[in-house]
Amino acid sequence: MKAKHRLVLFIAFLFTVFSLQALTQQTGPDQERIRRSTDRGRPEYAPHPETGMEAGANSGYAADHILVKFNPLLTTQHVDSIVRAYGSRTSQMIPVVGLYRVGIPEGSTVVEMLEVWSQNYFVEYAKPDYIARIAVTPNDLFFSDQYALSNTGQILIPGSPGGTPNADISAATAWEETKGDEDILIAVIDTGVDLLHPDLVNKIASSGKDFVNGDDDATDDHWHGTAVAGIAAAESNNGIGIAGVAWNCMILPVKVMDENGDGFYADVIEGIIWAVDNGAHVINLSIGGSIDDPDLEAAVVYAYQNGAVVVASSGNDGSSVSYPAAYDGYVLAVASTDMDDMRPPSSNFGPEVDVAAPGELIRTTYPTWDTPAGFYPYILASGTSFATPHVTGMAALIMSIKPWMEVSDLMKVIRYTADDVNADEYPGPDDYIGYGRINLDTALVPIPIKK
Ligand SMILES: [Ca+2]
Ligand SMILES: [Ca+2]
Ligand SMILES: [Ca+2]
Ligand SMILES: [Ca+2]
Repeated sequence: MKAKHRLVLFIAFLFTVFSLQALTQQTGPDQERIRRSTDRGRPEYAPHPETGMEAGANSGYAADHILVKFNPLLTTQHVDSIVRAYGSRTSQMIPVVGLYRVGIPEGSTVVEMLEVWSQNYFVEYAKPDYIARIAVTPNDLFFSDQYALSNTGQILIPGSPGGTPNADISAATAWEETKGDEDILIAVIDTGVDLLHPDLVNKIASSGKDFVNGDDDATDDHWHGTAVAGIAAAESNNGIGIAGVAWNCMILPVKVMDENGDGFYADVIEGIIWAVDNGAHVINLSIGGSIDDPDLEAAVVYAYQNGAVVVASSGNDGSSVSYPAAYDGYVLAVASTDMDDMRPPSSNFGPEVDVAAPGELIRTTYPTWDTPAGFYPYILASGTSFATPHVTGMAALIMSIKPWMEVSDLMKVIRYTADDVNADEYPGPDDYIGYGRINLDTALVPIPIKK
């Protein structure tokens, strides 16, 4: 019998930390965000005074005015005369909170005016008028751990430093645009999925297909596929566990890897073809092998030609991109970044890498059957395997609102809207993170045309 190639699964047991039951429940991020007022025209943006970040994301503030809180004993007339003395104009007070919008005189900056106003005897405080975007904050218990979706610099492991705010895929604002369509099907071709997991049970389209054991029950007897599925499409805003990238899209579990995380190429090939034939719109392959196989390539070409987006992990051995991620024109090859938008050295590299996504210390679902009593069935997992389903979820969201889009165009949208987060060292597309770390907000939220 001809020897079959064994796939090496890049599951990266770099970190696998159980969620302690004692995890503190934090309030959701972005508490300060407010609805952007739409009746005042598009505001001018300025860099954030503390981070220096350009506005347009969630970080800027109005450049033409500041907000000033005066001593409440002052009358409106007093306020107006003080404001005029500074060469400014003021608009009416915002009731209840008693804030005034105070204009920035010609030739002055917000930072200068904040300094001047803060020193005024009659002023309690002066602050920038921050720009808010409509953002969706799901109520899932561990959403506060999900820096990949919304990075506020949160601390994941007590005693470890937090990450860099906004080193995330900007999911919260993108969700206002779409939370995904339940008709969009995500095939997770992996070790199977825990079909009974409380954060997945309502998101699983069917019990799937098991090519390892030859049955119609793709239950996960490892854990890797369950972790991957949760990142892409866990049930979201249900108060428990995590939020998935694609809230409403459904999961099609396909088991091709065994309980040790190994699988045959033939099963992977069959799994891809089965997923396409069973309606998968997006195919997640957080698996890879070092051997180039024309039939594996033919399987991803089949997916591509039948309108399914194939997303695959580049691998975690710090070397060249593994297969099938390396089938360049047909697959989105995904590298990993961390909570500071830095690529870990283990993330494989080469010209085939298309984009990166957060893959280090990702809070996600873990099989219930392997969770000890007194623990939540969630882990922190690391590696390109867990970067990949962020891109998969993104592809499903794009397909939800643009179902007519060609696969090749959808792949371009994902590439071209990425943030070139290593531009200081490697400007433009590079072998390490491709076009950059994906950005759902840029890809999904329409941008008005400036006059
Ligand atoms: Ca089975
Ligand atoms: Ca959830
Ligand atoms: Ca590629
Ligand atoms: Ca770059």
